[in-house]
Amino acid sequence: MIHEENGIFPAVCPLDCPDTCGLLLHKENGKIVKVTGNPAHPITQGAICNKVRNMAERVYHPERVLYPMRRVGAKGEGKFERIGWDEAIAEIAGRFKALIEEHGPESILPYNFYGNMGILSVEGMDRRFFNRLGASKLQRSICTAAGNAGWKYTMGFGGGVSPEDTVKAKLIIVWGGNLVSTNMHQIALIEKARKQGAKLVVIDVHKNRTGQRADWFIPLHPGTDTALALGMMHVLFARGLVNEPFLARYTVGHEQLREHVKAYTPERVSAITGIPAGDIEALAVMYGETSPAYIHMGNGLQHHDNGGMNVRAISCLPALTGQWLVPGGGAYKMNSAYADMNTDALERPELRHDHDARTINMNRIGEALLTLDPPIRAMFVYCSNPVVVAPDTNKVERGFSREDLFTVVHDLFLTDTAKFADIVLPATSSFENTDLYASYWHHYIQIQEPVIPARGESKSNVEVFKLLAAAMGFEDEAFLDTEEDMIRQALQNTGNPYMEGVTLEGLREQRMVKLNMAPKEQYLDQLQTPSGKIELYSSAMAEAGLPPLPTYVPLAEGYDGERRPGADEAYPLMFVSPPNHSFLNSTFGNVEKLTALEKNPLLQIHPQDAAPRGIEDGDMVVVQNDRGSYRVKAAVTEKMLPGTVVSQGLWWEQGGERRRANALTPDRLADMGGGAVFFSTVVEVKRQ
Ligand SMILES: Nc1nc2c(c(=O)[nH]1)N[C@H]1C(S)=C(S)[C@@H](COP(=O)(O)OP(=O)(O)OC[C@H]3O[C@@H](n4cnc5c(=O)[nH]c(N)nc54)[C@H](O)[C@@H]3O)O[C@H]1N2
Ligand SMILES: Nc1nc2c(c(=O)[nH]1)N[C@H]1C(S)=C(S)[C@@H](COP(=O)(O)OP(=O)(O)OC[C@H]3O[C@@H](n4cnc5c(=O)[nH]c(N)nc54)[C@H](O)[C@@H]3O)O[C@H]1N2
Ligand code: SF4
Ligand SMILES: [Mo]
Repeated sequence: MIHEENGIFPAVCPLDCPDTCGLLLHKENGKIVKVTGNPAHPITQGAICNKVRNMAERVYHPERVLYPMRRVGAKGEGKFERIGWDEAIAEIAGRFKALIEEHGPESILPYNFYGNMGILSVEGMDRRFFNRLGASKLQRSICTAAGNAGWKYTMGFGGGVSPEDTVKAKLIIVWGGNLVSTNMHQIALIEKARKQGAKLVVIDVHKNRTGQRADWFIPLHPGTDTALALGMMHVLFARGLVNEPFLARYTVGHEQLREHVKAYTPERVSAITGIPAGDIEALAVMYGETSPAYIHMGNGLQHHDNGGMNVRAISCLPALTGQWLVPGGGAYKMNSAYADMNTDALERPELRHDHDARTINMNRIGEALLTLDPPIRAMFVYCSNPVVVAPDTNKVERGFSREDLFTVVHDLFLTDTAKFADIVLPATSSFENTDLYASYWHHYIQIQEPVIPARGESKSNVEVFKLLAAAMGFEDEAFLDTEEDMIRQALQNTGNPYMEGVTLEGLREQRMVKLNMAPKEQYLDQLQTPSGKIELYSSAMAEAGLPPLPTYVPLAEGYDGERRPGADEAYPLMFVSPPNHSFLNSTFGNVEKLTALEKNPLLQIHPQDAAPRGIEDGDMVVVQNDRGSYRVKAAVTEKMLPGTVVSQGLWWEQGGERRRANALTPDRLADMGGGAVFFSTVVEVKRQ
């Protein structure tokens, strides 16, 4: 493929998006001129989003970093000079060796996330390298950590309903997710279900694109979802809408839960959530009486102080009604566990000598850089843009500005983070690499093989970590493995029956191979909770110091309907900053066709909050709290309940102006999993 000048070649979308679409790359004269969907993919079926239709603009972007560079200006200024790879690798290895000698390997920290979801890129050679190095470990908790923990306490296994089954549902509740933007093929399946009579209910803190399509949109105050779930459980028990035989056979703790939810009357829950009591009652009855009923949880509701509990509480609902027994019924939070591979073979933990090396939570990177003792003295950042995406970004910037910190950034672009690097290394795009892709939603594994040669002097993550390993003098065989070796290792001895039958040969032949879903027949009999049942009462949570029954815990920073701010409160509004439609986190924030669609960051504000502040639609406003501030344009709208403002998108610095929502967000950790709490933030808004 790589050597053919013209033709249409299969590919995989590498982005951190549940759909993991099959793509077709159209080449003319050796260049990709068009990106379309691959109709052969059974789930994504040839449809792709507008972002990735514009992927060629990103691959051939004039600002792509094409050779290694060394910083010549101040940190953050963005001034660099070109250097050679030999020099770059020698300098990094030299600095790392000196640091290890003087301060030990834990003075070095990798920082990465899933800018490219390729397993070899972010869970392969990189992990081997940092294991062998003995670097500080990174807890990768910025995305789904809190919710995954909440789900696992209840259900054990990290998988739920299969996308294919959701078309059978008659009621679909999208809870804290904006699927029109973030999971478009689930929307396609929902639309099919609607044609067959299904109703779509969306529960969110603002009427997002998905809410605008709903048969019923239910707005609530941020961080109050647990209260709503408890109110629904109250009604389900009170009205006898629970499935008693299911509760008896498949759950533990239903008797305690039955007593516990008596206190969460619709009236009390209404006061907390802002949802009328009659609506809570009606929603619960609709949920109890409609079958199949499917709940699709998004990420929004778990980016809160109580985010783990929100998912925990909602995931109890299908157990009350026994919906797990009905095809198309049940719930989804993530499906990643179906595709679990042989991570030990990929990451080679045995290469690490010191298994007790410290772990640093990525959500606290600013704090870690500024306060840890012994300090982090070097960072290697790849597949992430922490200066924009991590919470409390002013603190993160102060950390990255430290003169004594040696920072390497491997990326395709000079991101806001890369501007702080001492050495920038050019990364290939995923279309230039071999890699393996799984989805955290559907059940197809896919392979990518290079369609175009590496642009400029760019190198893949696998190549970079091999070069660094050689320069460090690491002689372990693990660093000699090819991409093909690593794919075989990932697919062998997985201990995961769903992976049975997925092979490199099959992938090469078909490009996409479905997991073996036969074991799902025993889903309810093989739950990996301590009791082997759905844990409505969780003793593991009690042991972890968490309420063992679903319990509403108000946000540490924020207001519910019962605790509205008083007159003297400095920051009376809640600030929610979810991703936007045309970017993928901060990726595409420099692609003009897409920034043109998003125009500028907006702050959506309710007329009741805008009027007393003298704010009119289109005014420039300053959003601020003790952590920071930024300027945005106001959009006065009734899409939220009064008291909440919403700003979408993770924007790049432009014309020297930083328009970062994360200047305002806290770096506290959620109740579970060390998760991020982006949306548990209070602010004040002023007209400029
Ligand atoms: N177009 C596009 N697609 C993407 C991304 C992107 O940036 N752009 N990012 C990708 C990534 S990494 C992820 S993790 C997913 C995220 O995608 P989703 O799972 O859809 O989650 P979010 O977009 O973070 O938030 C969804 C909604 O949660 C709402 N929300 C906030 N707080 C609460 C609350 O307390 N309760 C409730 N009920 N709702 C609340 C927000 O208003 C928002 O509408 O999308 C992926 N896909
Ligand atoms: N306020 C607020 N903040 C948020 C969120 C939110 O909803 N609101 N969402 C959070 C969530 S859910 C997530 S997942 C994070 C995501 O945050 P990140 O994981 O940092 O995602 P991106 O901003 O897309 O940055 C990915 C970077 O990886 C680079 N990259 C791509 N492919 C490769 C490759 O092959 N090799 C190398 N070396 N680099 C590559 C890209 O060019 C890009 O600069 O953001 C979080 N931050
Ligand atoms: S970003 Fe998501 S929807 Fe768009 S092409 Fe990639 S996987 Fe598909
Ligand atoms: Mo994410």
